[in-house]
Amino acid sequence: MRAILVGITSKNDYFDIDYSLHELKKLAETLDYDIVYNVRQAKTKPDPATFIGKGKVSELKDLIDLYKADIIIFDDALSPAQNRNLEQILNIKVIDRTYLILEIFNVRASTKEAKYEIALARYRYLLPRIGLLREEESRNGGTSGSMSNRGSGETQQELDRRHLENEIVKLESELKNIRQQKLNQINRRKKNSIPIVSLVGYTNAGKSSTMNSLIDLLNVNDEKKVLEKDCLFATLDTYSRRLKHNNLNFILTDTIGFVSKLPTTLINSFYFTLEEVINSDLIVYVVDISSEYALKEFEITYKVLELIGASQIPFIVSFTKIDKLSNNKTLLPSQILGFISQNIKEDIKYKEYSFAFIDNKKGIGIRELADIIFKALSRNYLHLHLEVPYTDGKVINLIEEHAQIVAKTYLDSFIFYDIYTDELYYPIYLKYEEKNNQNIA
Ligand SMILES: Nc1nc2c(ncn2[C@@H]2O[C@H](COP(=O)(O)OP(=O)(O)OP(=O)(O)O)[C@@H](O)[C@H]2O)c(=O)[nH]1
Ligand SMILES: [Mg+2]
Repeated sequence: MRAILVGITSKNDYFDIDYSLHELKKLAETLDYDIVYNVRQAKTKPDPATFIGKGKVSELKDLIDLYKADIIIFDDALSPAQNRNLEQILNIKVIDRTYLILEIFNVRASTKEAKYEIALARYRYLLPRIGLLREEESRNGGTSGSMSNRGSGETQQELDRRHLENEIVKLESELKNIRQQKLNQINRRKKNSIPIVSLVGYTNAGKSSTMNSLIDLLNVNDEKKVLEKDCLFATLDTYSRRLKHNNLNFILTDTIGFVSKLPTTLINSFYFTLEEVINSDLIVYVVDISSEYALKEFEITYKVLELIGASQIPFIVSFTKIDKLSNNKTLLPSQILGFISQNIKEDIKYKEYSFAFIDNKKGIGIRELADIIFKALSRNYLHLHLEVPYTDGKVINLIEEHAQIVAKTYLDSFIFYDIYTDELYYPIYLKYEEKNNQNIA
């Protein structure tokens, strides 16, 4: 399929539109579209009827003939009316960034939750566009099975609408159950004092590869590896694995990647899979240091975390693909520090930021990354040696339920505990600390 991309920009914003169209091209190529031309228009406000201005529409019509295009892809979200008008005037399929991402997700979704999320997001997107859907189907010369049972007196559009509405209700309730299970799981981990560490970053940055490198190094229970692949949105769900470093157990979570201009429909629904991220004790920003747009990609990731309410969580930065690094990129860490000092709130600013530099192909820097993760977690998860008398049953229960027990010895008048605990409980444990060995971690 030959595609023409269309982006608009306010006048002084040419870098942004170039970046945005570059990203849109990568997204479109994921679905095997062949990009034959980019159309840019400087415009402060989109046209309510056709998004781009009248002149640009007729220019586009000529370009479609000239380049024998099969589809037009808009960089921004079109309203259903704009979408319809453009298709009528241009007599060609017109889609927007939201639809494109929905299609990619649709192809990639593999878990039950991801499939439900994507179906729900698509139905919500299609509902106000039912007319378009129908035109699309008649153009393709058929109707989809689930929508073809024509009832008496009802128009096909009404039937389609009702069908979508029913599906949406069903999916919403299925997802509610899945989410509740997930929340219970997160709460259980919290209760057991197992910290959660999430890998986040731009799509294709190397999150899943980093996860696998850490699984190789720190695996306790033969945890399964996750899928790593050279394409956008290889990972569409969250995957959690239990790892252990210096006797501290933690959950490592791999997540969906980010892109700029994420459609709000997707953030609202699909990105609920990021629940684990919101509940993390530590975030690891994974940044492909060899990417031409690495700083921009870091900023995009930060903005999404801000949107979902996770930008206050302590973080470290892990630079991947150092093996592909050319010399002129070594400025990146200091540029990122610059961004941090300008944007990130005082209360999570540390005196010192931790960076790791890794090569997942050769396994370089992975141990250092694990050490940095451990060090960051140690700020909130204290390593303590306690001597608790048998008479203090309540405290013993608390430890057994809420701490990670590294070692336990029954002695004459007390139980000796070697534990990791959330600092939350420290005031209670304080008076049991082993007399001559305080602050071991
Ligand atoms: N050369 C090199 N390639 C890497 C490195 N880390 C990851 N890759 C490659 O980068 C591509 C993407 O890696 P993934 O780990 O799947 O990336 P991701 O961030 O999980 O991507 P999404 O799930 O799509 O968001 C794969 O082809 C990896 O083999 C690295 O350190 N060096
Ligand atoms: Mg991945």
